[in-house]
Order: sequence, then C-alpha cells, then structure tokens
Amino acid sequence: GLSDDEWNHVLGIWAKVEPDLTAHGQEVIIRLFQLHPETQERFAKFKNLTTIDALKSSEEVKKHGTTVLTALGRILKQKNNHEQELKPLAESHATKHKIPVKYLEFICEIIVKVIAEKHPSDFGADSQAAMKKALELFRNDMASKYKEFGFLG
Ligand code: HE6
Repeated sequence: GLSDDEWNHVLGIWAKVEPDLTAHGQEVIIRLFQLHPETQERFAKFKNLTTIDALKSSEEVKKHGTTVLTALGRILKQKNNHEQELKPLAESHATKHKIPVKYLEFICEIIVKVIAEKHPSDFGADSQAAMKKALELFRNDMASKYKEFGFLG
C-alpha cells in the first residue's frame, strides 16, 4: 500500500486537477484514442470521430473524460478502502465493456503524463511516484476483481 505521505501527495495533486477536471479528462481520452486506436473501437458512440478535430470538438468526449476522472478521483479519495467504488467499475469493464487490463495500463500512463504537462511545478518526482503507485494499486485491484467476474483481462 501507500504511506500517509504518499496518499497526501496523491490527493494534493488531485486537488489541483479537480478544478479543471473536464480539460484533463478530454485530453486523456483523446490521447488514449490517438496512441491506442484499438481503445476507441470499444466505444460505439465514438466510432464516427475519425479526425483529431472531430475528437477535440466532441462534447461527448468531454463528458466521458469527466465521467472517467470523476470515478477515478472518487476511488483515489478512498485511499486503499475503495472496494465499494471499485467493484461496480470492475464489473462493468469486465463483463459489459470487456476492457483488458492492458488498456487500463495505457490510460493510467497517459493520466500521469497529462497531469505532469499541465502541472509542471506541482507534480514533482515524489508526487509522480506516489501517483504511479496509487494507479498501480487501482489496476491490480481491478485485475483481481476482473478475475472474480470471470474475465481474465
Ligand atoms: Fe471506462 N468508464 N473507465 N474504460 N468505459 C468509466 C470509468 C469504456 C476507465 C478505463 C465508463 C474504457 C472503456 C473508467 C466505459 C464507461 C477505460 C465509467 C465511470 C464509465 C461509465 O459509467 O460510463 C477507467 C480507468 C475508469 C475510471 C477503456 C477502453 C478504458 C481504458 C465504456 C467502452 C467503455 C462505455 O460506457 O461504453
């Protein structure tokens, strides 16, 4: 798990992300689709967004980015006691959307990069390391829940 100090880093930087969650979320989703086009194919509602301009001007992408980061923020704020928040997310992503753990790795890596770019002076080495650790914990727990739902990810 993470130490109190590490959680303080995670929640400290998250507090800087939250006032502009939508812009962060939009950037994360667009970058995920650009770097890993196979992830975009999982979304029926985004199939028609075939250019970067279409992605950038989509209100649906903004909305989805906000949904994803809101859910993630809720989980991070539970520190390690995220069972209640994590379970429904793992269930939908395992049984309904069938999102491989590898895709979760992709998005987590992008989240760290986007935060680093937007908050260069608030996201130092210690904060980055703590955030990476928290996201790893999230992914590992998603992966074990996936297995409980019979999805090997
Ligand atoms: Fe997804 N997602 N997601 N997801 N998601 C979500 C929270 C998805 C995610 C990674 C989602 C995804 C494909 C997520 C999704 C719907 C992810 C919420 C709260 C909802 C929702 O309630 O609608 C992470 C890290 C978090 C926190 C892919 C690919 C990745 C990498 C859908 C296809 C799909 C959907 O609704 O169809």
